[in-house]
Amino acid sequence: MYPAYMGESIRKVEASRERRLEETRPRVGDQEKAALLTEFHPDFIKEGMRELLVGPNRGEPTPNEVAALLEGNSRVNPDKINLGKVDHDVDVLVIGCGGAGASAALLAQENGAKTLLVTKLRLGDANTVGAQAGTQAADRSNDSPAIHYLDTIGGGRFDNIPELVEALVRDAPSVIKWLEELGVNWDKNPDGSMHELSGGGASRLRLHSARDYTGLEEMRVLRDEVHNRCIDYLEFSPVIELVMDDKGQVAGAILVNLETNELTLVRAGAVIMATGGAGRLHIQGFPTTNHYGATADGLVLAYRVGAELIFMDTMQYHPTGAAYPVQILGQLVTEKVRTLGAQLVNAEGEQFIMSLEPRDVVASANIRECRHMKGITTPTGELGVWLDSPMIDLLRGEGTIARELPAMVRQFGRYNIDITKEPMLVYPTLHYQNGGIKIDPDGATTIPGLFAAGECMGGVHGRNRLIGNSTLDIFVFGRRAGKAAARYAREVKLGALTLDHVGKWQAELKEAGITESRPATPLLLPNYARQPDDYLADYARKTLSSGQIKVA
Ligand code: MEZ
Repeated sequence: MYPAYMGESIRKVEASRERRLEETRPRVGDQEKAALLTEFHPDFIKEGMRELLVGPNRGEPTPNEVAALLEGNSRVNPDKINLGKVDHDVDVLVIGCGGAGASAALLAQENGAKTLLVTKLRLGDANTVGAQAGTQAADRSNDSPAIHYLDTIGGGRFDNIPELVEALVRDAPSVIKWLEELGVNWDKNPDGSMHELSGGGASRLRLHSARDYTGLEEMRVLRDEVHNRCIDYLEFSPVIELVMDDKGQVAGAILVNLETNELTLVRAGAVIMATGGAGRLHIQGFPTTNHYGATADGLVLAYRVGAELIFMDTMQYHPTGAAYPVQILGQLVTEKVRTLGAQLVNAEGEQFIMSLEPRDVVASANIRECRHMKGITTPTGELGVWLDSPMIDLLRGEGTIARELPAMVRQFGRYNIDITKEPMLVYPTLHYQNGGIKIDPDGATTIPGLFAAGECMGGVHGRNRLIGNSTLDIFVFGRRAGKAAARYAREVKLGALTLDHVGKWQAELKEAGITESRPATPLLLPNYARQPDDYLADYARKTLSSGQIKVA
């Protein structure tokens, strides 16, 4: 239920509905887009970034919160690790078990590799399960991978790595079939054809969905398949350091058992990093859609062995995170709500942006409205604009919201907000890490023996990912990395295991003049108990108090 003081604005939204049914907002032109992004998108807030002081990307701008972790210290003391006692000897080690990790493990095993899957939390605890709207694949007669390619590059501000986009769009139709064969229940039309919708920045209907819990359905099936094929896995066992060999190849990892604190040494012919994103770093103080494990662990581990990163200066702020009620602050309000016809309107009931522009544009427009005093302030001081969901039933017929958005209806219904009749209050929320570990189309990083897939890698989405392209890339590059890693592991000759890179890293920190104590990384879990000496909490506090975020 909304507080009474919001009633006047809600009535303005209702009163403008009939007019807005006929109204189409023009697309934002190139110049207007550039101005909007520069002025309002968080990526362009200079104080939010700093140059990295060490490592292969030294000198490149990176969000403060990520930079602090990338320049962290190891959690292990190499002198205290017995590299002679190997606990697991495998061909392929997969780190992380969301959509990318599970796909990689399945394909590695299918290609003959003895495979071990390790994960910080439980199988499937990943951003994959939070993805709602769908997965893009050009499989209709008026569409093609080439059109999907152009949409993706346009959305990414023309910075995407072309070979990665080509791999993404070419593999997409077969990924949809693969998932269906494994058991995903895609939404279908009465004639059995795929029920496909469009999304921001997409010029065709190509989103394949399972209502508004698509990622959950995809992960359900993959998790079952990992069990069915008896792939070995360890839960609550995050990797805290990669292990190299004396030839400079990645050759395994050290894990910690979160329950017992015991360390485990895995030797592996190849390692696939699939640890997901960084939303739980709450960059620039934003709330997030991400699961609790999204703390940039894969970036940190890969960077410390010298893997190059790409586009670390760009994050995705999903335009519609819940702004009210506070209990669900920052949680995803799926883009499918806009796909189905909901419009974004300000406190005066004015539609201020075409709702299906790419996400960076829509997020910037939402921030602009709030900064220009055209948003609504909540009782806890959050700001938001209206996402007018009742438009959907007016445009597509009564019952559409209940049928297409059951998870959304339930999420808001718990707080007595009926989204079939009342709008939702939304504000951008930290959703996705556009950049990450640099890979080639087979998932190989710049370090031999190390592969990466899923949100921890970067390049395919350029500087702004389109809807449904991450629930695609996790499968495309998970599968590719799994296959390539199995092939690599068959041929590689590992040398003696070593942790020399940790010592070299510490020397580099010292040489760069970083003498203050560094956080032990990877972070593993976000720290919500703000402690006075907490490095990250300090950053968050500083950013919040600088007033960059809540500009009323
Ligand atoms: O691709 C995504 O991020 C996605 C499907 C999110 C959503 O709005 O549902």
